[in-house]
Amino acid sequence: MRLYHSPGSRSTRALWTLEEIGEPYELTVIGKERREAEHRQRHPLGRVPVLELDDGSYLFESAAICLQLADLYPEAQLIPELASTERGLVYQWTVFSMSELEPKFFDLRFAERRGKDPADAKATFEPIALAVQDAVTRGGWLVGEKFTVADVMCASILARLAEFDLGPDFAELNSYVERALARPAKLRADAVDT
Ligand SMILES: N[C@@H](CCC(=O)N[C@@H](CS)C(=O)NCC(=O)O)C(=O)O
Repeated sequence: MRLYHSPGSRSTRALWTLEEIGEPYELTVIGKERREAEHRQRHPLGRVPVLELDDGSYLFESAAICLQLADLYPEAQLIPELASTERGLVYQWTVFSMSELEPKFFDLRFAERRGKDPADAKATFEPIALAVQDAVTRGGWLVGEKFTVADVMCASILARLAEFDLGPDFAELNSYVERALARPAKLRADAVDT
């Protein structure tokens, strides 16, 4: 198994999932050469992350990679049983992370660069943030008391949340992100995320 990775990018999510699993993997750090023909054979848009599986096949899209890794290594318990209600919730929050959370949080993070009014970006982000907060308030993690790949996705996206003063109404959300980022597997991922 090999992860094509760029430091501090969305491929950190895959790195974190690999560290949660604890099986050996190879890392290929890739920079601007992402755009070149060789890497485009792995990812048609020349992006990271790309996971090369042991059968030589390639997988792209961070959420797909994290879900597939969780399925390949069930002993890591990053995803509940197939067809269970909890499994459905992992799909729900993983898709939510990409379709709702990431675009709106990145609009807030990069408001100026994207020519958006920070106050508008904040107002659009808040209901999405509250939805995550409401879910984690019940059991500590998005799908109850067990940490799953959905938490890897959402907490990775929200890693810079503390830089934004959302006020006391979001204290639980901040503490969820802090708790996730303090996991030993995340700290190991950070140590190799260079
Ligand atoms: N939706 C994709 C987005 C992948 C993506 O945009 N990756 C960025 C790094 S964060 C990239 O490789 N950018 C390089 C480029 O577009 O040249 C995913 O989550 O994997």
